[in-house]
Amino acid sequence: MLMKMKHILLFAAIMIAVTSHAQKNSKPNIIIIYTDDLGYGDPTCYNKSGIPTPHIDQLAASGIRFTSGHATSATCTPSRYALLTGQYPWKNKDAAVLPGDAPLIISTNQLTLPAMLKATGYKTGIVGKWHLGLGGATQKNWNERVSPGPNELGFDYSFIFPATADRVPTIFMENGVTIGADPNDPIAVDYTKKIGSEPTGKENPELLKMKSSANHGHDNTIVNGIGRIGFMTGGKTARWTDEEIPFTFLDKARTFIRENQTSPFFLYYALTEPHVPRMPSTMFKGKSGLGFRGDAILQIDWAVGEIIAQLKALKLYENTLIIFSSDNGPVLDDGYEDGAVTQQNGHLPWGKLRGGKYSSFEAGTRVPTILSWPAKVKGNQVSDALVCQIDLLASMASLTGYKDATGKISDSQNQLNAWLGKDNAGREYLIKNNGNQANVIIKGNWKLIKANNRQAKNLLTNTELGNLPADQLYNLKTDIGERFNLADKNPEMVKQLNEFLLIETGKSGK
Ligand code: NG6
Ligand code: CA
Repeated sequence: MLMKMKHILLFAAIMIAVTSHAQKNSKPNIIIIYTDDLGYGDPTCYNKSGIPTPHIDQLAASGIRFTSGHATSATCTPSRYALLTGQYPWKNKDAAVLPGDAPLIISTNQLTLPAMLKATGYKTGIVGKWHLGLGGATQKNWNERVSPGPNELGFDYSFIFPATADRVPTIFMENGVTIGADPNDPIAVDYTKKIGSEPTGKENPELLKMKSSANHGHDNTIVNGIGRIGFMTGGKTARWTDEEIPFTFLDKARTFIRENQTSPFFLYYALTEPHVPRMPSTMFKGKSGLGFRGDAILQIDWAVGEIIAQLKALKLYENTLIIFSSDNGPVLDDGYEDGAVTQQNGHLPWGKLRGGKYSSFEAGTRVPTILSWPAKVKGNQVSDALVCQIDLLASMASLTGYKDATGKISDSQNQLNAWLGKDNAGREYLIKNNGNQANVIIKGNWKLIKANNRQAKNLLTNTELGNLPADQLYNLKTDIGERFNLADKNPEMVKQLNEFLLIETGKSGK
């Protein structure tokens, strides 16, 4: 009997040793689930009266929910630029919302998150929205392979759409090649003038299944009953159906995970929801009671759940580090009459924050930010550390043992301890931008928005932009909603932050 016990104990000890050895030596898989325009107050784990998001909440429960997680910018292209390059987007004058035919704005000489991870042994893939330009400066031929693009920046595999869901070309590209392209029906795109004879939202509004909002300009070529920004001809067999996009992206993401399950992999899963045009699949249409925007968020949550389920089925969940976040804050009317405004029904996508997408107020850039890595990070944590997506490059470099011999990790800070919940401070300061101007600094509890003469409100989207002709100072600890401008009461802090911002931006040659 005693002998038997001894054997069991010995066996158990060996098993523990083997497992911990395996875990120690195997790098985690890394998945970034990046949503498009999801607000700080959208998921339930951030806002009790938010939209039901059980799977996103489950991620938070299995890891850390950050209350001060930031994108660098209040729009897509600059935030994605910072996420992938670790560089402040205001240093690159092209890092602003791009048209669908823009050239690639990341240089193939720049270090990128996927290139760094690839160098440390990861298989790297992107599935979803790109919006960082494709190809060189000359006119692209969408009917041939377009490069450089994600594959030239460190992604082994790419399945993307080029820009935004509301911009042409409305096509998918796999490793640079348009899916379903037909040589007899070549694709052409123009952002300056109408090309071809296809109906546009402006000329044939009766053909639209969802009306464009007045004056937003989503009234060029109609694809799938929806007016887009920009003109497109050809490629009839290559065009997407909006309702199917989530299934297509999920399928590609799952295939990438399945095919790379034996090596550490990095997947950048860049969902298009809840960006306009919100055209949820039948499964979710009308389900939220908050219009298509709410339905699109249910759709995100479903996709997150599908990924979690797959990881669990493949026994990869424990050792997969998942980061869930958004590229910028929320907006209701961003171009279409989709019920977001008329069926808001009291839901506050920005939660307690002020502003929204496009704004220098917090709702523009403070976004849901969750990290889950069950093997190493205990669940149900809430962290107030100041973290920013720009730091994922240096932090993941530290995690995976990448040695930066090139000195190319510049603005990205190694904040791994904050990301893993070991330190509750995070960054000492963070500079954010609006347009090409680095006009916001957060340092400790303080936030400065620099004086500027731009419009105070985006009248199309009804968003307070945070612009004033005088400097604004807020104490984010006591006034997260940025209601009390303390600039007059605390001129010394305004001066200090201005000087600090000047030094920091001067350092980088701006
Ligand atoms: C804006 C579009 C908006 C959206 C945004 C990009 C107008 C009036 N509005 O210019 O609909 O497409 O660009 O959003 O054109 S982002 O999340 O990709 O930055
Ligand atoms: Ca966005």
